[in-house]
Amino acid sequence: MNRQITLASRPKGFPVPDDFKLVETPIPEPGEGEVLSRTLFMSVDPYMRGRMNDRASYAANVQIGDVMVGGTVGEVVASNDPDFEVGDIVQAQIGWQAYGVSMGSNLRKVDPDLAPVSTALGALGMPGLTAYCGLLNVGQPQEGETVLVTGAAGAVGSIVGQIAKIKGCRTVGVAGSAKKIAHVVDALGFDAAFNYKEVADYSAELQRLCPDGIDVYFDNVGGAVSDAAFPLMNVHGRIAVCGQISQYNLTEVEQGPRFMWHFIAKRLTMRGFLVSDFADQHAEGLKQLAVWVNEGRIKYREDIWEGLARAPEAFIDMLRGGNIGKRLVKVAD
Ligand code: NAP
Ligand code: FER
Repeated sequence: MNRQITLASRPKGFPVPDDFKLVETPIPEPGEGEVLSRTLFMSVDPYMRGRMNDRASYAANVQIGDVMVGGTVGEVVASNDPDFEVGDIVQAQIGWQAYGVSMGSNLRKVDPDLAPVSTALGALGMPGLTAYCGLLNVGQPQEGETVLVTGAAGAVGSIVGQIAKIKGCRTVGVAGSAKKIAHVVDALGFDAAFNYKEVADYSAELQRLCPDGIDVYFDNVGGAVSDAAFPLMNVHGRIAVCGQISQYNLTEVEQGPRFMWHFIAKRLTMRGFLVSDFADQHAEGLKQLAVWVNEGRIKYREDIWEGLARAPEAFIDMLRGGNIGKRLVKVAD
């Protein structure tokens, strides 16, 4: 039998375990051109919170009773696509389930000799590419500039900060615990970081840690830290709006920024982006990220929970900041 986690109800605010349901269904048979994969790892990501809402956004939402969407790394167990053989490791989008079918065209082959296969959901997958494409295209960091990253200890932010270091920038992170601050500074090589849950005056702290101002702001979080960062941007600074996780579980919309004068005075550019906007750079990006990982210039951390049944809990805990690095769920050996 297959095991799946479906959406049982739409969350109000933070999701709770009862918003999900574990169901058993027959393992599907692959149709023409389709491939059946057995899930080894599945990803839980912030964007999944948006898919649980009533309204569609840039992508369709999940309907009540549907399997939760998401990326997986699995082993091919049956294939009707000549490009895939039984035993191949693939990155699929079959969602929160133990088995699923995909069109071969929707699969990416994963080389198990390059790095642990789980990295295809993290540093060498969608989050790594978000960091790579977003920072280089939208942030456009130049040597000697200051790059500020929120969500610095997470899957995307930790890679952003390290790429910024590779590009010769002063790199400052913001994250939500003392352990996370120690990790990004001591293990990942950020020049400085602060814990937004401990610091009261974000503006004063940012001025202290960014004495030459901010040239690139890679924002994963939004909210009060952004309010403090905008006035400190340098002339022609770039703001890459990657995520706004501080807002995803709010039941009432927060007041927006009132510091937009700085966009005029400093001629700032703020651009929201999706990793999929840069699909033509993904192959090159994955190659470059793998080189940096294998050279030890990009370090990654994985935060793996065991068992499909724990996926809802692993997801909710990630939304609350429990993860350091990429939060994954191990589904099978
Ligand atoms: P992640 O950073 O590994 O995990 C989420 C983290 O968000 C938590 O660990 C928590 O860390 C932080 N967080 C949660 N609530 C917060 C709050 N109220 N204020 C500040 N921080 C909060 O997740 P990720 O996969 O790397 O994603 C990071 C961001 O990138 C998300 O906003 C996501 O939507 C966005 N994203 C965008 C794209 C795109 O294409 N645009 C693609 C992937 C991801 P703390 O302990 O530091 O609070
Ligand atoms: C994608 C574009 C964006 C995608 C994920 C995202 C899974 C994530 C967005 C977010 O976290 O806000 O194609 O594929």
